[in-house]
Amino acid sequence: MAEETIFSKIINREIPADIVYEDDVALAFKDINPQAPVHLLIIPKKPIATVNDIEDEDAAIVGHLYVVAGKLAVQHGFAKDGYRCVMNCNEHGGQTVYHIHLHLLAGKAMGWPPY
Ligand code: IU
Repeated sequence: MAEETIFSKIINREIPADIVYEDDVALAFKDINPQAPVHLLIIPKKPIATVNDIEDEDAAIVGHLYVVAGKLAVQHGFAKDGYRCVMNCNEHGGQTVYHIHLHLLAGKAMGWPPY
């Protein structure tokens, strides 16, 4: 198991967050520093530090994050227009919180490449 981060505190309700979805495996909440009109973070309840730390046994957990992303896109009305899902890894990826999280960005057309 990875070290606990601020995201574990959000899962445990030790610090507040604007939670939009929860089930046994995952939690989704609004990013405190949104980079798009809609910016949600979808995290596993299991604290996995980085993409490098995802084990075979975690495959269903990580796949579930995308299932949640698709459901949230429908619920929030941006599934048809489209959106971006991204998971940053380590320094060059721009990762700052070492508990994997799927960024779900929506509400405008995204640029590419992302730099
Ligand atoms: P990153 O991919 O690790 O850089 O993303 C971390 C995100 O977590 C970043 O977009 C922050 O704004 C966001 N965040 C948050 O929503 N709430 C917090 O308490 C903290 C970071 I710390």
